[in-house]
Amino acid sequence: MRKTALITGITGQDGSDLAKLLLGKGYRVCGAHRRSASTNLWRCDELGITQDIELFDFELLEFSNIVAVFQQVKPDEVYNLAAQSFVAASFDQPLYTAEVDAMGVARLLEAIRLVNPKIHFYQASTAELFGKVQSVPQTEDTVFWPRSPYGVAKLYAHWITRNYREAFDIHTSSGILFNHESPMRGLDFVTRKITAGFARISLGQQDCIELGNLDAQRDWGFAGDFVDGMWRMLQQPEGDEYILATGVVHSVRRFVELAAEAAAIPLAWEGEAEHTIGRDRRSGKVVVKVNPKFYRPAEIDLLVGDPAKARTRLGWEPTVQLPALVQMMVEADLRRAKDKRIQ
Ligand code: NAP
Ligand code: G4F
Repeated sequence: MRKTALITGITGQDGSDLAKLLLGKGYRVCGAHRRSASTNLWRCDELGITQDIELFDFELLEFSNIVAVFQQVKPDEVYNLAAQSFVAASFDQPLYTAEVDAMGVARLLEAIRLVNPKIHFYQASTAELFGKVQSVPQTEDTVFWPRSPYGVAKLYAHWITRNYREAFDIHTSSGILFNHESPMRGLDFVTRKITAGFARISLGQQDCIELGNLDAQRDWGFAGDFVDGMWRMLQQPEGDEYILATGVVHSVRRFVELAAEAAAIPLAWEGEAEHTIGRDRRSGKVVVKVNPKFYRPAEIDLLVGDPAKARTRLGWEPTVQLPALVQMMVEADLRRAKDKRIQ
């Protein structure tokens, strides 16, 4: 029988990518999105799937709204991808972040318990749980030490998801996902800020990209691979927790170099720490500079995951390496910049 999936955060990077994947598998896909003055469905539009999704007004802060949507949709699977997902913003809005990213998940689980405990539930956990990492690479057994209000809120969500599995026998799974990117990434995140920035610079629409900590290291994968891993988790006989990561780490500085190369901008670094600049060797113009306003009150220096469990149990493999991912993102942003429609 045709399955129904409810995806929260349908307007986000992962929500739109997952919707495309599930539609391809024959699912009825229902997308839960926040009401706003002008709902932004540009990602689903760009993927050509907006007409194929049933949309529902949905707010993680409103319990009765969640219950009503579950009753209407009658989902077999719920993928909770909605969140205040920007780590830097969580330092300015810690209470709101906790309400959405922590309590929002408790509301969803309570709604499942009330409406239909047979629903399979996916929670978007995160490598941010590891924060000040206690071992390298991080595995499902590595001790958590979150370093931001976002990470702390997601830690509650992670544990309450496990608790509903243990206490109420609900099929819940958490994907502890390391950073994953695509041309659909939001402009605030460092990768897309860089690829969109170089695309605009190469077309004369922007002068310079201002960044924070260039030495932070991340395990960046491709979002398309990661949403496939989410689906695989919910097809298992039991709920569980899985790391999805590439196992390969690069610095923000290296990401900048790869993106400059993909945009055909020859880059030369000068200076150190907050005085670092990147110059276009041809024109001599400064195209990258450090602005300490983008430093975080508490940083995560290194995240690198070991996806062995997902590989063995789910048959999951990351397929895209960083240089190809950067190329894909820069090319997409160059096309958009030419049409002046970067968003
Ligand atoms: P994203 O692009 O920022 O999308 C977040 C989505 O959540 C948006 O659709 C947003 O709607 C929605 N949302 C925010 N607050 C909401 C609320 N109160 N009620 C209902 N919807 C709300 O994030 P993403 O990169 O796709 O990530 C998806 C999930 O995975 C998030 O939970 C994130 O924390 C987690 N995660 C992401 C990564 C990564 O590298 N991408 C890694 C680990 C975990 P609007 O469009 O209205 O803002
Ligand atoms: O791109 P970011 O903002 O991603 P961050 O903080 O790693 O969080 C992302 O990945 C998490 C999983 O590991 C998700 F849970 C979370 O929702 C989100 O998707 O920053 C990456 C690194 C940081 O160390 C940051 O300090 O880049 C550094 N950075 C340097 N300059 C910058 C900038 N980050 C941003 N956003 N903007 C800068 O100008």
